[in-house]
Amino acid sequence: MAWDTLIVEVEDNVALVRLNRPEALNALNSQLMSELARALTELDRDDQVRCIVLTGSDKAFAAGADIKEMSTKGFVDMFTEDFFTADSETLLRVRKPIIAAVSGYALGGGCELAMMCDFIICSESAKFGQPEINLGVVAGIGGTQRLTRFVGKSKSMDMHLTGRFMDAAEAERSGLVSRVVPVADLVKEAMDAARKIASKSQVAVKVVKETVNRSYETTLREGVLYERRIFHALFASEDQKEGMAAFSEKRQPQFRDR
Ligand code: CO8
Repeated sequence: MAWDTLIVEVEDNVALVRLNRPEALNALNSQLMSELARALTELDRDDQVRCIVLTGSDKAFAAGADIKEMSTKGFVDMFTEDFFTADSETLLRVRKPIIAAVSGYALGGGCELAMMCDFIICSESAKFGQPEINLGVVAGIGGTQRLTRFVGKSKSMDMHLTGRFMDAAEAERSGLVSRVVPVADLVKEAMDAARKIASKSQVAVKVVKETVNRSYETTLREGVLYERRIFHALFASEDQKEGMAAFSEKRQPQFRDR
């Protein structure tokens, strides 16, 4: 399928989805969000795809929601359209892992989009920020909630209230990103991580994603109980038998996603 605002390629069971509005630093407009939601839904259904990498350009992952598109809207427009809500929430329903590979600006909705992915790998040029305060508004697709959970209240308040940007070193220090790599290596590093995930049992991969995400939705006690029951349940899978037999036989496991 051809997209106007995305470039999608599939290689070695990994989909690389590139946001592609270079004229606007990949600002997220309704068309891009709708195409992204549809593309991710298709990739989630595609048996050839086992992991997804979401990236932008060297200059910008995404510089936020499209300010020019939003600027003339009123409350009733935003409320009636439920601006961005359905499309952004589609991303959260994808069951395959999504890695955000961030270079340059990840601001406002761009930072929020990266945080909706399962983890973030960034390059040394990355700049994260929630500068909506400078526009007289606030984050709208989860920034106040997710950034606070990921980096803590003090840093999150600082970012949202001052609108300052966080560089790659600070993002790694504060746990927002899992690793920082040189700009030129970003996509390769994210694709290598995605290929590694693609080689695992997809039953276990989906379970890991579901269980880690559960930690944001529930108490520690309930989360640990959920993990334990899911751990028990995996002993009904063929891949558990294969993974443990392969270890004992000192060979690589041949997972069948069963
Ligand atoms: N929206 C629209 N156009 C943009 C955006 C944006 N967010 N960001 C950049 N652009 C455009 C610029 O207007 C410019 O276009 P043109 O050449 O036609 O003037 C082009 O991209 C290049 O940008 P700059 O010339 O500004 O490039 P610089 O390198 O000088 O500056 C910056 C880069 C610092 C990133 C600067 O562009 C900037 O500050 N951008 C805006 C950042 C921002 O405020 N983001 C938050 C937006 S609000 C938001 O994301 C809310 C999310 C919640 C929505 C959900 C609703 C429910």
